[in-house]
Amino acid sequence: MLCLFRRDSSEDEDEYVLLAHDDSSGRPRQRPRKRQAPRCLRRQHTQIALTAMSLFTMAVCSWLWLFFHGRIGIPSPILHALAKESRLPPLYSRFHEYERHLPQHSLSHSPENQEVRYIWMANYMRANGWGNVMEELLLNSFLAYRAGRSFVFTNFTWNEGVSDYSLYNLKPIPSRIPLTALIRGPTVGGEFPAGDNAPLAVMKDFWDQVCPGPKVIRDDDILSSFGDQVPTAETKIGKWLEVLNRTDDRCVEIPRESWVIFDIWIMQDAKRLLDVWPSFSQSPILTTFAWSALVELAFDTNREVFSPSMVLDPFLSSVPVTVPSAERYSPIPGLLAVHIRRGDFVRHCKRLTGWGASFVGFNSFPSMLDQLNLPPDTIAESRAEFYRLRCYPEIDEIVAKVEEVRRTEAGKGLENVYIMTNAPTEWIFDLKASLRRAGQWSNIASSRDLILNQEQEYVKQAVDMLIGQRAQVFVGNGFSTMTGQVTMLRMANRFPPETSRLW
Ligand SMILES: Nc1nc2c(ncn2[C@@H]2O[C@H](COP(=O)(O)OP(=O)(O)OP(=O)(O)O)[C@@H](O)[C@H]2O)c(=O)[nH]1
Ligand SMILES: *[C@@H]1O[C@H](CO)[C@@H](O)[C@H](O)[C@H]1NC(C)=O
Ligand SMILES: *[C@@H]1O[C@H](CO)[C@@H](O)[C@H](O)[C@H]1NC(C)=O
Repeated sequence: MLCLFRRDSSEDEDEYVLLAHDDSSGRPRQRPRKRQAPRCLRRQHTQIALTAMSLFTMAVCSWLWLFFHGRIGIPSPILHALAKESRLPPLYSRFHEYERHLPQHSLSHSPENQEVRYIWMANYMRANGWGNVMEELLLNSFLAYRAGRSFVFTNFTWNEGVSDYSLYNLKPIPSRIPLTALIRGPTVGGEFPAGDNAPLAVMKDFWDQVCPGPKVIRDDDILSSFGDQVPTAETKIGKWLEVLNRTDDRCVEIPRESWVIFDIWIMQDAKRLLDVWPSFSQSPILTTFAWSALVELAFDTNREVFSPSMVLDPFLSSVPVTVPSAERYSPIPGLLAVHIRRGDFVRHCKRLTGWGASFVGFNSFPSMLDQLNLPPDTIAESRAEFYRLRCYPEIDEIVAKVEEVRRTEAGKGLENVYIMTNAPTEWIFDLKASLRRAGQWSNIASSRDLILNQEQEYVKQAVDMLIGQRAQVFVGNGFSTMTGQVTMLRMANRFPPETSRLW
């Protein structure tokens, strides 16, 4: 349209001539002259056209980016088509209902209820994988616990303010999943151990009812009070406790736009994260942490798939939820779980060299055997290879590490392999074949072999984490927070550090 307009509006001949190189002579060659608009007008038109075009391109590109990264809800025509074919994911409404009916949500005006104080961290992480989200969630809930405030929990949120479904890798996923579909325990409203009078966590909808006009505190102010000092997880908690202790308000909100309390700089740096470990690991947040009944049921029903013939081991589903985490999630003898991160890690792993990245905090316990010690004088090329080997190991390298681990004391008696991965099935097939060629294994299974129901399908990363958490030996990816959470749970439950390895 703009082009037509431009041609039609022109009358004038002009001295502006487009020049191009003549291939044969190398000299500038004149293009045939065109009838064009007066110069000033033409410039304006060109500018408008260019601006419009770039705006349009930007809009289309952003939309496509958002679309392919699953940040936009599914447009309704596609929704209808998917619904017709019954290809929409479940919405976990029974978990939402369960949360609504937690006893602490009955607004009985009992005197104790009136005294409960709350903290709602509206700046919680969205649009991230479960590994990152879970890490922040548990630390936030730990801070609330230390402050003696009821933790306000909400959904595992991929997208909000859009339809119930989003697209991820061109497949529909639920935009939000109630946290109780993933975990149980005090973080999501479960009881604290007997004798601990900490107030029970409540859901966001309840907070909305009881806490209109809360006191707002931003992490930015806590952060600035550190001055030049580099804050750690524990020192940040300390400052927050000071501030909260001076706050009489029943309701405290950390607003959405606030800086994050446990930010990526803390999460990625063991020196800044792990000073919280002595108290965090002993707190009910971890000692009574449990996976949801849905996740545990997937573990139970797939037991013969990943670790055949554990005949005497009781099903998790039959163990009361009051049984402490360490006892509930005891080691599975003979099982080796390996986490092989693919997908977006193709790109992510290449960026690590440039960043000079270290293993994430929960993969850098000093007692672990595989530390990231890049010799300081490493040349650029070997540096890239150093990172690739640990972040994106190929099949022969994986097999070599597995065989090495098997020869260690901790690896005695390993006979089944479980491959936790988001890799394509064909690749897993090749990996399985190579593992079999290199060693005698009774059984090799992967994430793709699990048999899952509709609800389990969208929380299956948690099922994998539970398997990894209980394996006799676990080998993970030091740069993955998902591995980090598995390592964290193993360490909390006192698995020997030499049983948690990294590529
Ligand atoms: N089932 C399963 N899914 C995986 C596995 N590894 C990665 N994924 C999926 O890929 C997602 C990665 O999402 P990200 O947003 O990158 O982050 P994350 O879960 O925090 O973990 P990392 O990226 O590893 O730090 C996970 O949440 C899983 O959904 C795996 O071993 N098993
Ligand atoms: C959580 O998700 C459920 C189901 O999608 C929704 O009804 C509810 O409003 C969400 N809660 C919040 C606080 O966004
Ligand atoms: C602050 O700490 C003191 C001493 O530990 C305690 O007695 C007091 O109740 C606390 N105040 C609040 C508001 O938490």
